[in-house]
Amino acid sequence: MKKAYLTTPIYYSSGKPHLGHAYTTILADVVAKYKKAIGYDIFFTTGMDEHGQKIFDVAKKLKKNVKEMLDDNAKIFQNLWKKLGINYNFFTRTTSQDHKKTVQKIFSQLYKKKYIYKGVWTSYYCPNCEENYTETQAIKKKGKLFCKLGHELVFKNEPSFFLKTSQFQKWIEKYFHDHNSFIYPSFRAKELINNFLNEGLKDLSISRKTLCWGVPIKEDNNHVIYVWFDALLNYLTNLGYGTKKNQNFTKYWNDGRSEIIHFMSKEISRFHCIYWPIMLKMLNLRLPNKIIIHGWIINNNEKMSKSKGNVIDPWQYINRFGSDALRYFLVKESNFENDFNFTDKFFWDVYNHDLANNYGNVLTRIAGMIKKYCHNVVPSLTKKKLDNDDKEILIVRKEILKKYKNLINNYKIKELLDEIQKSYLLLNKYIDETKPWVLFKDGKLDKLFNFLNIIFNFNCDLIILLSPILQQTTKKISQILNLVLDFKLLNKDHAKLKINSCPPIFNRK
Ligand code: ME8
Repeated sequence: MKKAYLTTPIYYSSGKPHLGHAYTTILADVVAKYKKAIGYDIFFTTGMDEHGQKIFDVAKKLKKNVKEMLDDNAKIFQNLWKKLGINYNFFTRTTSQDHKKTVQKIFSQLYKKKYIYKGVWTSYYCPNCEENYTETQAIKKKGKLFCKLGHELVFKNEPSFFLKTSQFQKWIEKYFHDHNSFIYPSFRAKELINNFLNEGLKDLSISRKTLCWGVPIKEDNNHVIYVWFDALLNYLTNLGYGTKKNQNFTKYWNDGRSEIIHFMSKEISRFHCIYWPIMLKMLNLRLPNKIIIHGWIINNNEKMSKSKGNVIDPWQYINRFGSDALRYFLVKESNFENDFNFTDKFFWDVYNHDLANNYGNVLTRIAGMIKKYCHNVVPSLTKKKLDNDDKEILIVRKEILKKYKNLINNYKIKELLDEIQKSYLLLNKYIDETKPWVLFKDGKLDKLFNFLNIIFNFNCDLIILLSPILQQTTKKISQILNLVLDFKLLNKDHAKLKINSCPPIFNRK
């Protein structure tokens, strides 16, 4: 059986989840569900990044006990994932004892191997993104330095432990060069080379002396581990790496046949594509197969983020349109090349056009006709009497069935949705042009039953193909149609199936 380990970033526990977090988590969940549907054994993780300066500062500002704030926020994220139908196998919390112990163990291991040494950290630092900048990488405005997201940088000069990342510059460049499909889309690799590798990779400071909210370093308890070193290791600790309960690590990481895929947006690609592979190389572990990087959701021309205060609450859309509508919208608009601008109108349009007018409408029309003309029983096909328009529909059905696995295997879910959408437009046209109500009136029952059989079967395939995205709705539809939502049942003839009456599925808004 094929298997895969899929991960989202672990989100900072400094506030509530917003649409950006929902975007990555839904994309990863949808890919996980599609892969499962075509036969993969999946391990899927998400969770919380609970250490670092920012978390500590927010708790202080809110006058909250840090641990209590983290517990509250973890619950808020988990509630959202539950509502959105996100099925993770493991939920990371980096303050858990298991995670912290393994992080300390790995730190000691790399220290012994001399990949970690003590020095002095002089750098421009963004406390918001928890990221180092050199003067050339920083953005200069009115004599001050800012990170690429516009937060002011602070100058740091303190003792620190360093990871010898500079030693691996040539190796990582060669890795990018030799593994074209490691970073998706591949142009992001060029960006990373231009922005971070060309000017020379520096050793990475991986401890903080002035902070208490982190994993303590055993080798010197005046220091805690830098949040990114700690956070990246979640991808191993989720699987029990470094403990006795490491079966999942053996199965989903160590076994070269397992596909390892990380999802995220572009601002954290530097950590995942440069530092993370180097850390794995130091640990003599295999690298992920793919790092999938999408663009940002933009709101009013700026990246939507907590620090900008322009975030959109996913609940606003879930409450008005339902979880499935939000899942659908974010997958349909997913963009790996560019950022995408979110507007309320855009959401309404997609909902009304795709979900209400196409998917919902075609289904209620078909079910209504089967009720009216066939007493709710799907008629059989009379092969001899097929006309060209019927044959054309069968060809389109075959084509999508030929394509879908390839699209899923290449993470082209948006393209799969485009194919589905095209099919629905065609089915609507097929109904309008065939005019089944006239066929019935004229007594042309052979033609009418062929048409109903063909359109019902095709629609069942489309419902099955949509089920990893429109989970709750397709479940409801499956009960109405007595249809099993299983990809093995694609291309089936459902003749003689007894269906129930179908109420409107997506109400126009
Ligand atoms: O960076 N558009 O956590 P974070 C699209 N803890 N996606 C967005 C987005 C936007 N406007 N805003 C956030 C961290 N995201 C670290 C990660 S991983 C070992 C540690 C999504 O809470 C996107 O996936 O800032 C982005 O990479 C992630 O949230 C950053 O979440």
